[in-house]
Amino acid sequence: MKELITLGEFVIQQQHKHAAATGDLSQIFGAIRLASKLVHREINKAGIADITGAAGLENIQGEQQQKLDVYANEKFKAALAARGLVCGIASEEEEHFVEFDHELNKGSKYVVLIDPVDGSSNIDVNVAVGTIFSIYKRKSAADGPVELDDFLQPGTEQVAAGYVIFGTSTMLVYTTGDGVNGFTFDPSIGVFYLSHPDMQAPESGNIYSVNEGNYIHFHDGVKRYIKYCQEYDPATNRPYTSRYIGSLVADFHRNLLKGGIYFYPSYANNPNGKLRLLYECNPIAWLAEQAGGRATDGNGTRILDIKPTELHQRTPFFVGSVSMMDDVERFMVQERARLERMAELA
Ligand code: AHM
Ligand code: MG
Repeated sequence: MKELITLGEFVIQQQHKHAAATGDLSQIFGAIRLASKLVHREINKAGIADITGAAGLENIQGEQQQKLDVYANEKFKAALAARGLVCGIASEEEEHFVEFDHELNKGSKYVVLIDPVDGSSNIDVNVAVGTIFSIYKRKSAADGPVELDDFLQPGTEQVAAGYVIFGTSTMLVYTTGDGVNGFTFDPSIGVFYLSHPDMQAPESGNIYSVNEGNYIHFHDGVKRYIKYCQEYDPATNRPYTSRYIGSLVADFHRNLLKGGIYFYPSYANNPNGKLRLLYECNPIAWLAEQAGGRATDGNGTRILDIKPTELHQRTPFFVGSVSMMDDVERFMVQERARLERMAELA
């Protein structure tokens, strides 16, 4: 008989494995779970309730904010502020971090970084979007105000990270450094059930996910890798198949289950690509590693080792099955070596 266990119960069980368990994480997860259910409800009535469409505001990156972004941002903030364990959040939708300075939040030990609705250009066309979150212990003294440096920690310092995918069903996938587990939401009773215990990224795969519209602007190493993906070689299962939703959570989730690679390299005038280190890359990178995959900037640097210098920092991002990551990095290294040789000859 398949065991029935809810997200709430699972988080508590996991905490009991650790001697120093305080119950803090289960309360923070309570907030994330609650806000996720509210977003699920809004997304599922998007077509009828006039919540889609731009809200008329631009976010800090100059992109049009969608109404659902605003809604989700407010709900996650409100739910996290109400638990008294979190002293502040940083959100992709806000220019500055937000301090929770109510009596309840005084002395709180954690900060949360969140992308409330990632892939938001997909909302209006009924395509999957996601919420991405990560939780850190603050570095500043618990009795003082939360500081920018509390949010600028490398991904190795995450104490929990995960995403909620609002797809054909809603799922929450998370890690606390002890593997990756996935929970599927049953909307009829409002409960997330453990549906994907101990998720493992296949060691290899045959899916590559990249916005090929940017192809001509990519580094030659990336271009060569894309051509490699397209070449015929039955021994290595090529040509691979190209799948790109334009919603990081959905693209990553599919590749995690089936085996694949996602990359958003630097292009044209964007030397750091598009994705945000703190809100998108760090949590996804940690999940990938915890599931047996890898994540780098494509230039040999592990994403989790990058020391952030600003909240909305971007980084080129390569994530996926280990053997595919090895391949793409080999192409990048070869290309760099070729350029160096050419520079020496010049
Ligand atoms: P967003 O946070 O503004 O939604 O942007 C992030 C999204 C990712 O989910 C997705 O992988 C990427 O942007 C798609 O970008 P593009 O349309 O340039 O391919
Ligand atoms: Mg985003």
